Amino acid sequence: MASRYHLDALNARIPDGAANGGARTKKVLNKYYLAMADTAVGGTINEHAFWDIKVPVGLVTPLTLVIDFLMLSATSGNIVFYVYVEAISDTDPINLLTTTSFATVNASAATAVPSSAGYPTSVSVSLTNDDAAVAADRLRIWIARGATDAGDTATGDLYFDRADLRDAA
Ligand SMILES: [Ca+2]
Ligand SMILES: [Ca+2]
Repeated sequence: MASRYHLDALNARIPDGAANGGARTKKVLNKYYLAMADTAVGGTINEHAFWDIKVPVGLVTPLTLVIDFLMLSATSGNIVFYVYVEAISDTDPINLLTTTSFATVNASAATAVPSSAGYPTSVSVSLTNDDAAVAADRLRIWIARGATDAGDTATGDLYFDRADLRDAA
């Protein structure tokens, strides 16, 4: 398993404004996190961010995403991440100005939060639904807290720290 790309809070692309579900940037002790609430915005949009990259040369699927996170205040309960992948090649007939084409969601297991607020932990998400990504594709990875998922029971904000995109090489 090789690390292929580092998804950081500072190289995220964040949807414009809370109404669009944009994760909120939080600076704590001179470090940035992406805050994701435990309820969906307007009951519908889970707070999220995405990363838009080129598929690294030599990539070998299946992909795995290991997400580092911590909780602002929760000391019990579980969280769920939703990860969506979109792969687009030069010949795909898609208007990038008007259309998205993400594959079906990859949900993490309901994962227990650390027993103390602010403590680090991580969760591994298998990206089974990878939109048939191949080297040199444009690749978008959309990460949301599965705020409305029945398994997401922890309260308060989740702070996304970083994620490591790994492949099978
Ligand atoms: Ca929730
Ligand atoms: Ca595609």
